[in-house]
Amino acid sequence: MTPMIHILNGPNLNLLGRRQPEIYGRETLDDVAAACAAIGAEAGLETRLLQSNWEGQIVDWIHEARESAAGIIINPAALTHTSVAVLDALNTFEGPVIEVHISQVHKREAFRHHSYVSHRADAVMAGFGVHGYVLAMRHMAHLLG
Ligand code: DHK
Repeated sequence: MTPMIHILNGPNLNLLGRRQPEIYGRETLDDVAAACAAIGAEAGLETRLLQSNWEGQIVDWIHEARESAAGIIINPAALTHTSVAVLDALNTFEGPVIEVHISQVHKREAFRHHSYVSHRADAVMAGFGVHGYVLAMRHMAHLLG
């Protein structure tokens, strides 16, 4: 069976491409899904990109990933800085976890400098724009290869 990578996205990322483009760029989540699927096709990985504005939905998808995913790429968005629940869910997942931030969070407000998710993530990308998802996919392929 082809290994599956879940690419999970938190609050407000449904507006990617239209929301503060000077920070997050003009590419959409559909563009990200297509770019990740293309890397997956090269690397022999299936991808499933999901987005929710609801913390509990992200937790449920992480639980689903326990059954169906070999790895998780996650941009928790604002939940990065607030959610012990997302961290606890990720701690139940046994495969590699890569945390992605489109913006360079350490150059921004102090409240964005701390990440609960980084306590679990095996790698962290920040400031690469949406290209960070592509780089995360390549690293995931390397980890699972
Ligand atoms: C996205 C968000 O929505 C913010 O809440 C985070 C992250 C940064 C990003 O850079 O992708 O602070």
